[in-house]
Amino acid sequence: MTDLVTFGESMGALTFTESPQIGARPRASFGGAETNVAIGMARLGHSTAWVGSVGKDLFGYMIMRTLRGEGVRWDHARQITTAPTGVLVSRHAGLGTFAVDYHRKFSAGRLITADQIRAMFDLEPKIVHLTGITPALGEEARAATMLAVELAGERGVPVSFDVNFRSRLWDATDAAPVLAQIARGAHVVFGGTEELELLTGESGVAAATQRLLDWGVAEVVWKDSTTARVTTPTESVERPGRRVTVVDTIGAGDAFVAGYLSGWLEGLSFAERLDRGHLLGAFAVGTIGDWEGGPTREELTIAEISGGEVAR
Ligand code: KDG
Repeated sequence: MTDLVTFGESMGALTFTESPQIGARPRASFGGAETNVAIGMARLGHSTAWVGSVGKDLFGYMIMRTLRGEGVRWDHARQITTAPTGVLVSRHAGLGTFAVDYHRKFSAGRLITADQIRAMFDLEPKIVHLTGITPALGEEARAATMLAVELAGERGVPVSFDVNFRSRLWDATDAAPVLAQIARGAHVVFGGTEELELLTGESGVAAATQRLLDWGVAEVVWKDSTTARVTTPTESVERPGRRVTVVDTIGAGDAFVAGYLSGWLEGLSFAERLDRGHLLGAFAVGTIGDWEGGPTREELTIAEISGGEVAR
């Protein structure tokens, strides 16, 4: 069995820490909400796999090599020659603020296929994790997402759904019914206030959460920058986040999800899952890059015990 299988788009990332100009040196890496979660959990010792497509190009090789190096299985991912790996260019303006340009309209990432989705169930996932970014990438990716939810339902595999609404990729009117359909098939839904309101059509977190529970979602995880709350049909638990110096907020939500799901797989209580989510989020915001700051199991243990210093 595989603890977590996820699919989506992974993109090359070029990050400037100064205004781009001739001679400015960006930092090269890659990002993608789903690979961020897969790496975050793999570092904690969970078996994870990512399914998707990248180009046969320099960023594609970087992503493939890194995922393998991080121990994320790649069985049903592919490198294709018909489209390039997407690229995300960002400029950090300090204190966690940034500007982002996507170059992904014709990317390999949106060409994930139904066959890849069917094959990913061969890995016998304990959890299938997906985000609301994938269905926004185009027809093929949307169909693949819906197929994943359907097959997970048929096989009794719990679906973890991080709403991740991206207004640059589609507008709210198009997104709402698609995100709602995914949520109806999910065991756990992660989202902020506006995201939960968008997909349920309700006003306010309480009403949106109740609507999701009515749809059969077992765990609704609402979060903002300072706190997170999980609500089930029988209980509601809230835990505050950690106070840390913010360097780069990108990837924090994914790190939170990785921590929460890791805790779920280990049978932790809701409060402990939220705490682990916050802790991984704190590691993520303290470092530049989407996933690079994620702790190993040893670092996590030290941080959980001491709440403090971690040798790297
Ligand atoms: O959560 C981080 C992601 O937003 C980032 O890696 C890029 O996947 C991305 C997206 O599509 O916005």
